[in-house]
Amino acid sequence: MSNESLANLMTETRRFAPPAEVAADANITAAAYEAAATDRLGFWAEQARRLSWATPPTETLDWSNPPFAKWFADGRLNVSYNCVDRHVEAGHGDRVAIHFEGEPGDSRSLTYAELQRDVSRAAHALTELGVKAGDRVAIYMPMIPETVIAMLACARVGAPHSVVFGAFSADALATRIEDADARVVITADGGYRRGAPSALKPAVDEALTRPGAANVRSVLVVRRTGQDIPWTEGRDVWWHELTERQPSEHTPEAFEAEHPLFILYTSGTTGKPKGILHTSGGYLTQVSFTHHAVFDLKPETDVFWCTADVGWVTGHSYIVYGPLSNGATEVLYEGTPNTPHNGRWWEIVQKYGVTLLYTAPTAIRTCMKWGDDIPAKFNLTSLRVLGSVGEPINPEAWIWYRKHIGGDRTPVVDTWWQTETGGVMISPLPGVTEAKPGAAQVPLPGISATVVDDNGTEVPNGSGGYLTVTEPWPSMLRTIWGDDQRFLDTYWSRFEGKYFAGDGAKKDADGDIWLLGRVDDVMLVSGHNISTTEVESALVSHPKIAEAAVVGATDPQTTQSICAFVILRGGAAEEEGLIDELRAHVAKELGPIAKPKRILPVDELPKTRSGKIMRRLLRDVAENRQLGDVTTLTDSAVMDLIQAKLPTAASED
Ligand code: 6R9
Repeated sequence: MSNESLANLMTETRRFAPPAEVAADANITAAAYEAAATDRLGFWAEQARRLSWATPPTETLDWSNPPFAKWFADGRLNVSYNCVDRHVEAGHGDRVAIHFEGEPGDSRSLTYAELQRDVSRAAHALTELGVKAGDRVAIYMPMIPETVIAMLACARVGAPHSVVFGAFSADALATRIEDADARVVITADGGYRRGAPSALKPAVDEALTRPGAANVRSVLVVRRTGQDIPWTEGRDVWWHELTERQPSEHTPEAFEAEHPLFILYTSGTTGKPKGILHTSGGYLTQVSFTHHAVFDLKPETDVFWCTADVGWVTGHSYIVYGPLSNGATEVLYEGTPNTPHNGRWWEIVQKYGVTLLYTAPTAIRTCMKWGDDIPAKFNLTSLRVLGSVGEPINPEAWIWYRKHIGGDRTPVVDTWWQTETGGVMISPLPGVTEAKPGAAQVPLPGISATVVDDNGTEVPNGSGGYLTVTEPWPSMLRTIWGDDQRFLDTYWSRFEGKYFAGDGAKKDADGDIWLLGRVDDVMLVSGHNISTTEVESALVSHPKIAEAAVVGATDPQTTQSICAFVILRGGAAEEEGLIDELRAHVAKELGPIAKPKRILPVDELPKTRSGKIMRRLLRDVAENRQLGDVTTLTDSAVMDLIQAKLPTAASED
């Protein structure tokens, strides 16, 4: 067995200093780290003053009953007021809040004044439907402005929302409606995906036939596609009919800082989905601060675009609450990146002059696969900061992103966080940090995180282990909805007094943090714990490879052996000798211990609906097992294609 928690095999020596013009005018300087280190709670109390409070808090953190935190507990605020009304009151009513781009090419822009009117009407509409503070509302929508309006209307009346990703099945929706005991569902007839209208309402109807969903009394339906949908009189209500007749002014009520803001379900690896609960004041403080700090947002001039779906936490925190609390102008795009052509995203960047872009490694690697010539056709010079989230970004994908999207000018910020953490936790700052491609590097000011070994002891620089958060933070999850025990067991039992949510990481020679993937995916090879991320990054650093997924397969000699699935870059051919070349390349980059035993070129990899690689299924393939649960897979045909390729895959020593 291994005596190291996780091996550190990769060295990356490229460095990128912050551009002088970003550094000179940065929202946050190195002084913030010092201020937060000297007085962490004072630092967060200061950040809370970014918000408008009906009753400003005098308390910062109540940690008397860990791990159940209360932040700013005696303060009162309205989250929707902070995201909308206060910007209008400050004279910015004419500023665009949302540039909406529909997939078919329709577009409209919504100013803060218009957002205020629409959120106010929607809040009255919810009240007319009997929604009261504390009632849960399920939202099952495409990526359209009404989704954001619906979330803000819920926040305005104090009704926690539970947004369910629009491509989830009726079953998944029913389970989530039942767990949260939602009383109202907000949906649409459908939305546009991949060039065609895709229905949503029928899944709601089906979900509501389940006994667990019996308490739902109203379904509010936005008309987006105009397609024919089934209708239940007395239960179903058109959004436009109900909202149009409401007053356009609404007085927001202030709620306690710990009032629940939303529940968001994460699937977890086993068992029923976990309803992650976030509350109001601490959450909004951290998402507002991190959006300001990590993207260096200048609300008067920047155009921000987060490409995530609003159904994921990234959409909650960096489409809705972070940007809007900061009075930002942002883009909301309904569709897929390749509809009607592979350059659609870059066309949108050009059209709106996007300055700050936030996306996921999976999208970046897909663009690498499609080829450099596609972004090269568009004017991307407006961009000034690029962000990444969702998975470790391989150094080569980071470099590609900076070079082909950022014109070799822009800082790239690799932001590590989770549904559970609510907001960004570990990330470089664009005007401060000398960036290392592929590393999230440093906990943000006010965040305490480190890497520990099996015993919970901090590892020395140059070693790997488990990523833990060692002090409470404002946007931390408060519990798992209805299941405090599961909250304790899942996050707080592995290491005494520390939060742990499953990621492996290492500290490099400078003490900077590199994320190494989920610890469940770590491979044990001849006594070494090897991270999937490092082997994948080594493969992606080969000029012919765009994307790689690596798993450990049971092996009689070495406990596990490394099995890699790779996608070739645009233009690269699967030539004779490529597999041997790749194996030699990994051995050179990481050492012979990390050399994959098998490498299989594939066209697609299995991904969750939020774009994360599902290594579990590849492990089933590598071990010739029946596939496990495939319900969270975006496209189940992918697995058939991979299995069809298998017999030719072996490349034994
Ligand atoms: C925001 C989000 C959380 C998991 C997390 C980790 C992975 C996210 C990452 C990253 C390496 C990054 N992850 N950002 N890994 N570097 N910058 O993605 O939330 O969907 O809950 O996923 O995603 O494994 O634990 P969520």
